[in-house]
Amino acid sequence: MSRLLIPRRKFLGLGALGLGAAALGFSGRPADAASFEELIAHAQSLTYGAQRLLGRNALAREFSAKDISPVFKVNGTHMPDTTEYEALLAGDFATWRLQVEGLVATPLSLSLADLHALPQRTQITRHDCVEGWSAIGQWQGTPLAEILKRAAPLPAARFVVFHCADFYERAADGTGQYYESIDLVDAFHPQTILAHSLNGEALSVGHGAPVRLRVERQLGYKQAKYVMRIELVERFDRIGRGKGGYWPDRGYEWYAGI
Ligand SMILES: Nc1nc2c(c(=O)[nH]1)N[C@H]1C(S)=C(S)[C@@H](COP(=O)(O)O)O[C@H]1N2
Ligand SMILES: [Mo]
Repeated sequence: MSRLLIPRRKFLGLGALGLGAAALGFSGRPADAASFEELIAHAQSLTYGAQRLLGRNALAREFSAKDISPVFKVNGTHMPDTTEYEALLAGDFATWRLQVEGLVATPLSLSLADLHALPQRTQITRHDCVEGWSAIGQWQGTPLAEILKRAAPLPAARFVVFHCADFYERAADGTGQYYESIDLVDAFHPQTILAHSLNGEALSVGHGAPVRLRVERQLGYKQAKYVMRIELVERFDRIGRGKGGYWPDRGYEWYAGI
C-alpha cells in the first residue's frame, strides 16, 4: 500500500464523485450494497443483463493442489515480439508499470511491487481453451477490484479493457495487438485477478509475464497475457476493430462464458 503512488487524501475525496467511493467498498458498510447494485445495473447491456445479474457472484469451481495439471500448455503468443517487451524482460520487469486510465477519477501507474503490496488471492482453477484443451493451475495475484477501487471508475465506465504487449499477428496497417475486455460484473468478481504467479512461481514469459488476467468464468482467450495497460471505457468502437477483443474482432463471442 505504502508503495502505491496515490495520495491518501485522494482516496478520501472520492465520495464527492457521482459514483461514490463507498459504492466500491471503501467502508464495507452494508448500506453500500444499494449503490453498488445501481452501478452494476448501469453497466449491464440488454443482451445478457438479467442473466448476469442473477449469477453475478457465482464462483467458478476451485480445485485442490492434487488436481493441478503436470503440464500447463502455452498457447497463443509465446513471447511478445517487440523491443519494448524485450527491454522490460531484460530488466526483470523492474521498470514495468501497469497503467490504469481512461474513465477513472485517479489514474494509476503501478509497479510489480505495488501489485504485490495489495491484498492477494490464490485460486486453483481450470482453464478451458476453445481449441479443445484444458489445464488446472494455481494462480496468485491481485484482485482487479483492489486496483479498480483505487482508480475509482467514473459513472460512465462500463467495460475494462486490457491492452497487451504482444501482436498476435501484426497486420500491415500496424493493427493486431492483443487486447481483451470484460464488464464491471466480471471486473469486480472475487476470482478476477491480475495474476503474477502460476503454481507458486513467477509467471513465465509463455504464460504472460509479468501479469495476466484471470477471469475464471470465461474461456481461455479472455485471459489476457502481458497486460500493460488497463483502460476503462464506455464503448469499444475506437479500440482495435471495435468488438472488444482480438478474437471477438475476428468472429469469436465477446462474452465467452463457460
Ligand atoms: N496477450 C495474449 N493473451 C492471450 C493470448 C495471446 O495470444 N496473447 N492467447 C489466449 C488464448 S487463446 C489462451 S488459450 C490463453 C493461453 O494461456 P497460456 O499460454 O498461459 O496457456 O491465453 C489467452 N491470452
Ligand atoms: Mo485459447
